[in-house]
Amino acid sequence: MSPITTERQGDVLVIVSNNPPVNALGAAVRQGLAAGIEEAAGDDSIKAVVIRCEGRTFFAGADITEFGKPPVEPMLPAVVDMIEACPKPVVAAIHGTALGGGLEVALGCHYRVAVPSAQLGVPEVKLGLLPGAGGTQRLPRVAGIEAAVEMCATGNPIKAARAHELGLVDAIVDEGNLAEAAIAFARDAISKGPRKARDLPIKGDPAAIEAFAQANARKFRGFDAPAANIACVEAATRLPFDEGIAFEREQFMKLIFGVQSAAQRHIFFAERKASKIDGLPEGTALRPIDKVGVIGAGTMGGGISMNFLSAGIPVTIVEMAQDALDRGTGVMRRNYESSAAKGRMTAEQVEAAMGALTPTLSLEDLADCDLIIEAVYESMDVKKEVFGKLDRIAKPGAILASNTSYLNVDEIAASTSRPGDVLGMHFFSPANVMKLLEVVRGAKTAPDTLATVMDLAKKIRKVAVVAGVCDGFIGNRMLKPRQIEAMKLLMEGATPQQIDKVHVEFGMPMGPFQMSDLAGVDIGWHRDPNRIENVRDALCAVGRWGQKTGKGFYDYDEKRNPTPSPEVQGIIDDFSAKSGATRREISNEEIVERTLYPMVNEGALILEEGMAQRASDIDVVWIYGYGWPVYRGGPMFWADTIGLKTVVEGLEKHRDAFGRDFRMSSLLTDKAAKGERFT
Ligand code: T1G
Repeated sequence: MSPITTERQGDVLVIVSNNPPVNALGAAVRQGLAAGIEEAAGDDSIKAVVIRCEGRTFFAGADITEFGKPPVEPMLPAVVDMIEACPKPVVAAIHGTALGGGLEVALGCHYRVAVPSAQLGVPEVKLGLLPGAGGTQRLPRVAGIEAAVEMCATGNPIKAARAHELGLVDAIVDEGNLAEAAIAFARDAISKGPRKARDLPIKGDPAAIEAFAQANARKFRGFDAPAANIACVEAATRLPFDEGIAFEREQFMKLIFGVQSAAQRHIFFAERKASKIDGLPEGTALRPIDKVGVIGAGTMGGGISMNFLSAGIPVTIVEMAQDALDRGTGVMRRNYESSAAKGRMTAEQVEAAMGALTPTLSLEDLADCDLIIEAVYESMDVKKEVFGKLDRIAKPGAILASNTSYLNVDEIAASTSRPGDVLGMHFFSPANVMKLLEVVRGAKTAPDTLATVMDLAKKIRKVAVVAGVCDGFIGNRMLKPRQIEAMKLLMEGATPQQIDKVHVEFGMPMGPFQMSDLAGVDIGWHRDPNRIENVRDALCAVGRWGQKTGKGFYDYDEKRNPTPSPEVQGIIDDFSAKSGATRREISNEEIVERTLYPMVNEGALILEEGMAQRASDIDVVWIYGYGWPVYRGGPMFWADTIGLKTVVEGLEKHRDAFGRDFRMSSLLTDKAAKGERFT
């Protein structure tokens, strides 16, 4: 049964796609569209054509599950050309998200109508690609150069109203009346005839391209696709259409066979797979979460609360003292107001969010909450006391979550009579900004408890990953060997700035020492300035706590720009001399092998122990929790691209340096020996 059907509405042929979930332009859809256009072209009684989609959206792009498989004719560029060549006017009826190849199909149509809620975009760049069916050549002719280069290089969609202003959409029609309005529009177009995008002159000033490229150079650092998109739009401004198409095709083929696009497509699917729970009993019902309680109004508690308030879920927030409560809610309001000042939300939305917040000093006020998240001091005793009280206060069926970043969730659950309702919700700071949420599944966490929180994560626009109970769960557990090796390399002759530079050039937003300064060198410090056992103690003892004290591993100016510190280098040299290490020139390659390969090994151990459901989940954690460059696909995908054998050889080479505690993952060595991949 073809996903494409056609229906006659008088002298208009309506071609309808019904290919859930998003009308992806798979082979059957392309074949059906081609057949529909041939039917229209070959039947004189048909004077105009409408192309529309059933379900939630107009075509949302090429079917990315087909990538890497043998091509099946007709390919999308040919279908778009057929639509454009139709001798009768063709109208695209757009709702939902006309994305990528979907927008390119609409651009092949001669006219476009859309409902107000529709969005139009070419997000291919987010997959490490570019619109490969004429989008980079038709958009500058229909929407203008400036909009075209922005849409192609950022991948961000635009709303129907904006598209209408640009001329990308010819008419905005009422929600619920799209099909009829499109048919009426097509009838009116009969006398006008086809208007082919390829015949339109380029709109706008080519100088906008260079200006855009320069303004976004930093954001596009390390990525191949944005530059390719920009080059294609630039080609459109100076080449005849068919030559521009040839250039676009050449650039597309380079990208689609490149590692970056494979990495970014991997993450696209990995992010969606992460929300699925393997082995979840069929029909597990979700618990309704209509009201949330948060304990602690500090940085984390406030940030956590904002996620729910922004999603329209009321929050009761508890603190021990009025001044702490006022300070916390004040920070939340200021955060909202700064978002409003940047145009990210309206003043009404700020008031609505803050209006749904109930501050209190009494834990008893959480009695009617469906989910309670504690974000109190990272001490097991404190958490056990809090959960003991919650056990008495919270209503039956309430989910009790800890925001702990490494403490044992099973031990916390054991301080209640309802361990099935307990799990970890590890938000990453700042909690209202970072997308990653590690959902820590305790030994006794009930399936519906876990399923409810994984579903809720989507509602608060988080990317959730299920983690098992172990020290550091997934992300911080892999961070630990990286930090340990980075500190050792300082003793052996590397400098903080050299190590950080290697990581930044790799694509990380910052290196291990810049990260320590940002998070706080004093996190986990014993606070005794007279007890100096290592470099970190020595830095903390002299107030080098990181950016918050204006100095840490680096010195910071008022704009927080870091400069290497001779005092820090002196401390490092002292400890290096005491450690007996012979300082030597350390290569950048060794820094990668010593700091990144152990992360892959730790990820493999996490998989072996069942602390993550799948390798791609580990990649999702590092992309969304730590800024691992998406064009490298995450630690496990990256290891696959350099070869697990290379990783094992690198680890063996430095085994002595890793020390006695180092444990090589047998999963890693087995896969390496068999030439297998993690992802
Ligand atoms: N191909 C195949 N499957 C897709 C898909 C696609 N393009 N888009 C979504 N899905 C699946 C997804 O895996 C999930 O499956 C389900 O649909 C719901 O998606 C030549 C080469 C459309 C905004 O990049 O941005 O066109 O997990 O969970 O949050 O120039 O999906 O249910 O089994 O994301 O409501 C360009 C990608 C392709 C759009 C909907 N298009 N998709 O978001 O649902 S390349 C894109 C999205 C291209 C041409 C080039 C989003 C969405 P499952 P979802 P959602």
